[in-house]
Amino acid sequence: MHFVQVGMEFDVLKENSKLAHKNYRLLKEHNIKSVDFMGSIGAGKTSLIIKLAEKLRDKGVRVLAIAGDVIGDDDFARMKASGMDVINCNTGSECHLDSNLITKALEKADLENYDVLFIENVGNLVCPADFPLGTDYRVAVISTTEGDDMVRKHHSIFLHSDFAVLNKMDIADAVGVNPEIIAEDYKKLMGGLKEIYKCSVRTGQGVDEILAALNM
Ligand SMILES: Nc1nc2c(ncn2[C@@H]2O[C@H](COP(=O)(O)OP(=O)(O)OP(=O)(O)O)[C@@H](O)[C@H]2O)c(=O)[nH]1
Ligand SMILES: [Mg+2]
Repeated sequence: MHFVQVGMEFDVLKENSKLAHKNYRLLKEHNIKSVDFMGSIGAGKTSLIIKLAEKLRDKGVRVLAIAGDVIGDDDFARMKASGMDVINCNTGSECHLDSNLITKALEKADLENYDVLFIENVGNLVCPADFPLGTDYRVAVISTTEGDDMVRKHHSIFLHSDFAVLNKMDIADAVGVNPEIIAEDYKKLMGGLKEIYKCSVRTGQGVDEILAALNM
């Protein structure tokens, strides 16, 4: 029984990987740079995407977003209200987006009209890690309000992303969290090879550095 389950899991991951390559090729054919924003519930993924999209719009860069959530259209509505082009993508009951959902979402867009695709994954520090979507970058977003132990507790999401964002620096003191502990844990886990960007979407701290890390 155990082997059957392992085999099934392997097939699912293999299929996801095949479709991720297909998504990647499609996006490259249209010269679109793409980012998968993973991270904890409420860390500020939607807020960060909206802020980055505003800055890109000012530079004349055309952004499309896919708002991933289990149910509902709250994030979709917020992005839309900010003036973004956005596609809602519900997983139904799954705790992560997968490549097939992204393939279907992309079929709804005229990709000729965009330079950048931002995908907001489902808020979760575990499941999204195993399901690459075919993006150029994967970013893990956490915030000070989750405590100082997120990196120690969730290695996989950080190992599977290109860099991390520590958001809500503006309230780190108020919630009694020392950001240096998180930064030090991250440095240890990554052997100093990847960066964690301290940021506050609210005050704007660190947002330009994130854009630069994405080569945008
Ligand atoms: N103080 C402070 N609050 C922030 C910051 N960024 C986001 N928030 C707030 O945090 C809450 C959650 O932000 P969202 O952007 O919805 O977080 P999310 O990661 O998209 O959440 P889910 O999609 O539900 O997982 C909102 O009330 C935001 O206004 C920040 O830098 N500082
Ligand atoms: Mg969100």
